[in-house]
Amino acid sequence: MGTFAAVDLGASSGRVVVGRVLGAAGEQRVELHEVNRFPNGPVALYSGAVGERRLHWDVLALYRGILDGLRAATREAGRLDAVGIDSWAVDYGLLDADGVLLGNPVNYRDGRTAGMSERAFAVVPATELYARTGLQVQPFNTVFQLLAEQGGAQLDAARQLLLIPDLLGYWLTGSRGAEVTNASTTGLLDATTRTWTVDLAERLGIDPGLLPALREPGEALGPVLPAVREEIGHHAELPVVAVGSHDTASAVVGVPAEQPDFAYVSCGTWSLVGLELDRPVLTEASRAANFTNELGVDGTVRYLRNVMGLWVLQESIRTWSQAGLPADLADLLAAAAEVPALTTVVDLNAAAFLPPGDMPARIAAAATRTGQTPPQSQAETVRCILDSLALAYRGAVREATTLAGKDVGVVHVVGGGARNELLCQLTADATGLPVIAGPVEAAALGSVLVQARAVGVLSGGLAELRAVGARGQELRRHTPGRLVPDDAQWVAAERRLGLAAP
Ligand code: ADP
Ligand code: LRH
Repeated sequence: MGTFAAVDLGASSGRVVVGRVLGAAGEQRVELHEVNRFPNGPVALYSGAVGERRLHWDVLALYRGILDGLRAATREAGRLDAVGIDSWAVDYGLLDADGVLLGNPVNYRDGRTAGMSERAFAVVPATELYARTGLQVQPFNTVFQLLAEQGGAQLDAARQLLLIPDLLGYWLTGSRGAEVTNASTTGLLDATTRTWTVDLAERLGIDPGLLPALREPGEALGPVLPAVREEIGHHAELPVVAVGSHDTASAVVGVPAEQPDFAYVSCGTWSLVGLELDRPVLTEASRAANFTNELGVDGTVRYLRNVMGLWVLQESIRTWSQAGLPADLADLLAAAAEVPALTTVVDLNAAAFLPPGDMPARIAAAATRTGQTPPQSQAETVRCILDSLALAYRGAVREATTLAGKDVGVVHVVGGGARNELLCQLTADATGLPVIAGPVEAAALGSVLVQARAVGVLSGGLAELRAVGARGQELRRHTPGRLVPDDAQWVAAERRLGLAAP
């Protein structure tokens, strides 16, 4: 009925996935097939200041990966009905007056934003910023990155800012804009009106002229440029459609929820834990808990907390591999399953875990600081990460439901982490709720669903799209209470970290 290409760029890898919408009306389902996957990650580059390096993304390698993927998709499908792009949030490229990219985008884990939130709050109080934007405070919010760039040659020369998926879409189509779900992570978008906070930008000394016109998911960017079509071997016209271009927004569309009372963990490099709401929660309690109101597809709000996620495990594996230690994920997870639960837990949301580096050493230091015995082996370190993630999910789900006044009956775990059975079971135990694990490629699925609706292959609201999405997927159910049945153990673990049990 329709064939689509979803470009999904995660912080660890990018992929191009072909999505086919199959079946008769009322029985439609989506079949996904990955046609290209390419690595992604921080690249440290000398910055021009002696002794200083900056973390960047290799944006042209990503663009090449996309073209290779679209070529493979075209070869496989013959003809595509549309393309959609999503990526991680907050990061951007700056264009000069000719529309040329001024520099390689900086990676959000770069340390140049230290002290920038405080600088912003001295001009616009944190309470006022939250009341308007509803955005969590993270050092890497676009607004803080821009403050760090002030006075620099590149920002001086810049005439427009394009977030990563918008930049890549611009290179495919020549059309510029800012898709709203990702724009909601900048700190410069009003969470209620879904428009730029031009006045706040001005007060912060940020030129609002940098911010392109907004578009909602489902709107067309335009056709792929003829020269690009030639490069990928696609002979017919090929529209690029704005999807939830923030990867988490697309992943939430891909959650196979049957009822509205669900929580989700979008579980990849980050774990994004929260709820889908109709309107933002802009209360002082919500701000104090650092919950974010990022925008979703169809006027929704993604009310969630960022948990540091499987990044900590990925970096541990990288550290071990560089030291010549065993580093196979499946073996490490099997060994971790043999370690007693909740022996050591750490607060993974501590700032120390944000930059790349030696996570096992940072975990050991965090354990010592909280009066616990540091993990003694690789298996114990992995178990500590998984137990600590589940503990953080428990806190986030409980706080989200309290702060938003919405009860949930199920937790959906989507993304690469849905493959981690131990983590999914621990999540069920920690939250006391059934967990439905899958799909792994939820962001690609969400992108395909929104594209298919935009070109008229599907219709309806999010519930109808989710019903189509769920039909084709392999899902696994975890009942709570199998590994850590006693809730008191979770409460005790929270107390060890000084976290109030919500
Ligand atoms: P991102 O979109 O942020 O790049 P993904 O959604 O691809 O991330 O998730 C990557 C994570 O998924 C990895 O860090 C890894 O922990 C987990 N993962 C991937 N494959 C498996 C697997 N076979 N078993 C367990 N975990 C897995
Ligand atoms: C996940 C993600 C998350 C953001 C972070 C920067 O990939 O988009 O939602 O907070 O990257």
